[in-house]
Amino acid sequence: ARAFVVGHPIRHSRSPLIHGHWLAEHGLAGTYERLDVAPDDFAAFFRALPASGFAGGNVTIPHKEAAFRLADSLTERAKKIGAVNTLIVEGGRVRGDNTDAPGFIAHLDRSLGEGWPERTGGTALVLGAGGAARAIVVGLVERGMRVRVANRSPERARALAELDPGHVEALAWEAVPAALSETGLLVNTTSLGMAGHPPLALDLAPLPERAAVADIVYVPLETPLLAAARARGLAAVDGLGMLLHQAVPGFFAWFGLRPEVTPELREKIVADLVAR
Ligand code: SKM
Repeated sequence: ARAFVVGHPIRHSRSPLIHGHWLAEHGLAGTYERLDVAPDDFAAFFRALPASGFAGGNVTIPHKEAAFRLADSLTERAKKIGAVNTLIVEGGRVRGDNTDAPGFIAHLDRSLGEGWPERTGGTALVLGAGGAARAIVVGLVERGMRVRVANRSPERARALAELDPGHVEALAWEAVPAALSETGLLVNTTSLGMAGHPPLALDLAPLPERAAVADIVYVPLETPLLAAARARGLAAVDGLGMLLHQAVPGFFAWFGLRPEVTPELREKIVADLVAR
């Protein structure tokens, strides 16, 4: 089978490395290609998929919302999140799924051990309200967490909270420091702390002992936020795991085999992150 990752730009994507690793590991004769498609060309690209010979592919920035609108059918999770990152071509139709949410949750299960929703006290604070935040909030609510969302522009946080008003609440950006003492899981989905961006300026001292801190930024792997969490003795969850785990359901759908996120795969991607 043939699969792809489509985005614009796409050079930075590590998905070909991840899927290529699994194809080689299992001796499968598939391919996984990197496709750069500009926003103006995406609808035409999408409509050509059923006849293209591709079994499907991943969709990344800036096409996840367009893929959501263009898909012939959607999984429940994709409907809820309003964005698609995984396409499956079947019988001339294209199904859209979102694996960012289960990817993030699978990574938390691996890093913190199952039972983290209870152990961290059941309240998460998500910083940022973009597409990744939407997926993460949906994943956290599925695991029974109460979620607070804070964003620098408050309208987007309020819009995200409307997704599930019984479990999600918007918080003013200025209210974040005071909310830390009631936070069991702090998740950064903003670009703060990413290489070339300012760090997230937040004193983690008020977080409870049992709290964990997660970042979805993976360049650098150890963001200033995660370093501060570790310095305080808190569990720190880096952003690479989400990327690795979101790839699993797609590989399974296209190539028919459920791959493992092994330490060897992780080391390979880490080495590539350091080299580039
Ligand atoms: O959701 C993922 C997507 O499936 C692939 C990707 C990438 O290749 O960088 C990043 C995320 O958007």
